[in-house]
Amino acid sequence: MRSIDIHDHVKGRSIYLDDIPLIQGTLFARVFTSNVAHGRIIKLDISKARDLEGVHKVLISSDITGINQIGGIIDDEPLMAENIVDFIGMPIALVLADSESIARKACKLIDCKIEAFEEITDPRIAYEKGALIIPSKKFILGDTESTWSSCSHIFEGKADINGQEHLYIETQGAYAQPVEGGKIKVYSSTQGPTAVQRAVAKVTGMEMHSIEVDVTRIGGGFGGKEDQANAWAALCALGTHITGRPVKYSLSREEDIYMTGKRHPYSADFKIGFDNKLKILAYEVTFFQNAGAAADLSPAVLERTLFHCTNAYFIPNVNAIAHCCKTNLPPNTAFRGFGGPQGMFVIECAIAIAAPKLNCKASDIQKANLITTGDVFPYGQLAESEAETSWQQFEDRFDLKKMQQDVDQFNKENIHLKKGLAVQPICFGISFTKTLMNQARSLVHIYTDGSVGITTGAVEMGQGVNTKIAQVAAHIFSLPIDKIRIYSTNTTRIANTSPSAASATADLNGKATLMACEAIKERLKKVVISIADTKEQNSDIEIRDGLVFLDSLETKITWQELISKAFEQRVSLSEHAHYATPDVHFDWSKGKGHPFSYHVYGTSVTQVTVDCIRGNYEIDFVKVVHDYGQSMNPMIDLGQIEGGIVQGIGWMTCEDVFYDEKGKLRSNALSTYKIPDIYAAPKEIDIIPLITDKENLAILQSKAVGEPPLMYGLGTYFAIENAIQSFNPTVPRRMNAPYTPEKVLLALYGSKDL
Ligand code: LUZ
Ligand code: MOS
Repeated sequence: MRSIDIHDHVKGRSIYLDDIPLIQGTLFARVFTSNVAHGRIIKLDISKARDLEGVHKVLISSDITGINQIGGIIDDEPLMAENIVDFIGMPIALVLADSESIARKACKLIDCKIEAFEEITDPRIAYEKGALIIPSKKFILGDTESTWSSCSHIFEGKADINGQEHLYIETQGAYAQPVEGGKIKVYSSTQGPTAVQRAVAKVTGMEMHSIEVDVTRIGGGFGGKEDQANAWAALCALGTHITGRPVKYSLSREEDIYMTGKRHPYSADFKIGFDNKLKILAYEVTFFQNAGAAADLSPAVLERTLFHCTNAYFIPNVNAIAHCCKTNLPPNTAFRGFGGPQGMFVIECAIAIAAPKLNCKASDIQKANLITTGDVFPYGQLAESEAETSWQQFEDRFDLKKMQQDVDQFNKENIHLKKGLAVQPICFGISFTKTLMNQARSLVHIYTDGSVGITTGAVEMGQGVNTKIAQVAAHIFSLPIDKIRIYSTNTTRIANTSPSAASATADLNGKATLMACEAIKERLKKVVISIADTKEQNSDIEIRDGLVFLDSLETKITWQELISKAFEQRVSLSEHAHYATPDVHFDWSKGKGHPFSYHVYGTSVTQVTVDCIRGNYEIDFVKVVHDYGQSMNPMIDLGQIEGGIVQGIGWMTCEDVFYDEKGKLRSNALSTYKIPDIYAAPKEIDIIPLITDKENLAILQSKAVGEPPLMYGLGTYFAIENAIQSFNPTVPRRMNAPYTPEKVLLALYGSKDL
């Protein structure tokens, strides 16, 4: 089934923030920001800006009516700088003007002098200076120290991995409107309506019940709007609270790119030990996370790095430690995978370094160490593994040996073109690692004409969650999909939502919807019994294609008649249901628990061709066996998998976030930050579903699909690395993603500048 949104999308009728009709009197906001990465404000004169015609007000931190704080996990992030600035792009003043262009002009009239302090941009330097946002976190399994002596081979190394700009098509923004009684309604391009509501309440000093947040849909989020939509909504709402006027702020692309945080860059040290049969006996890893200037979601991202540091492998002795390092960059934040991909990249680097020295392919090591059902993850959860089944199907479907032979043959015959191949197994845990976030609610109404309207906490961001929720209701009520409407996500209809994140949105909100629909259906069954020719209280009642069936026999009762009858009998046609994922828990004091409701597995192979004269490359194909459970919507899932793969490839290849040593973003536009286009996408993406019939906690057994496929992209890095090795086996293996064509060229000729 196609997404229920496609017709409106294609016709341009879908409503995003900028499609909301403007109310007369709307003021346009713009922030004046720090141009210094670390320093003290010694002069701030807003008078010229304030006096410009068309400027209504210029607000600074002291104008904040509530508290100047938007930190989500830790209260360490002012909305607007007071004395100290911590990164370039940190808001200092808020201009409210009659138009965007006046607001822009006014910002240029603000006179601000900042005394610069020393800035830190490197997480290892931050660590040396003790600049940590939270105490470091650790996972320990077995005992690595006593294992090294029994290892036949030990390898050590360093891996670096850069950040990634979210580049959602719709930039950040919000539109606040005054509502009678001093209340405020906020339209926000957010993944987390409740997070926005909370931030607005804090900053304005209002109670949450006075703030309504509404989201129809957003034009992509990828994690960038899990927490970082809050600031713009808080600024707009503050403006509305103070002026009584509607306030809108829709960031330009340029503002969005330089002010918002990105995927976290990491640097890591690793040590890996093998027996003489390719089994990994011990793995030690230290992660230095570049968190940026405030906590944001970094502590949670750091945790997921640890959760995924052994990827799809069972390693009996693990010692993993992660440092959350404070630097003077915009706070880095959630991004599809949430630290997991970085954790997985490092173990893959360790395997890639070891393979040639063990005289084998990385895939031999990967295969020898796949986690099996009953094995324990370093964090104490027992695996229900599909790692081996996905690998097995992968070998059945794709002839890996032949692929490798073809590559070797090609490389023998070609001097300046070299091919590389890499296999990439994945394993991703589904659930918020913070247990309390694993809850959701759904409000289902059946109207008297039989049509159904649903609100959940899920935010539609193009991932197709509304379609899946409509499918759930259509499935339970046996109605055609067009009888179901999904409403905007709104904090007055569904309270205390978790953000749409962690790949868990369809599971959580879908399950709540399933429960609400089932509850209504139970009541409808009683109505059927009351009007049908039966005395049997436990007759089997079904609704099929809009007709009521009793003990498998068709009655003449239609859906619409049934609903009318229920209304007549004063039976409730509405339900508000609450779902909380069962059996998830985690104890950080021990570093053990059962944090995930299940895992998603898969295996991919990527082949690239590197042009060894120019350093550029093409991706010949990505072939995947992906663990669907049982997909409730293969078309949507396919879109998520293909999109995830290309986004992962972008991160590993052409996307290079570059801050200079002063903390200024140089890759600040699409001319200097390259995301994959259709030419950079693999020439072929082949996805084979692994259908598994094991019970799981996914919605209708349809496993979460949002984040896991991104990690197939990792294989591209190692495929390129393998091609480089075929060209020039004397260059040391280089573990520093991404592999931009420029870096490939340097690597091909053994440059020391890497
Ligand atoms: N967001 C979050 C996430 O708050 N907690 C998580 O565990 C998570 N995982 C993946 C993506 N977003
Ligand atoms: Mo996310 S990284 O699932 O917001």
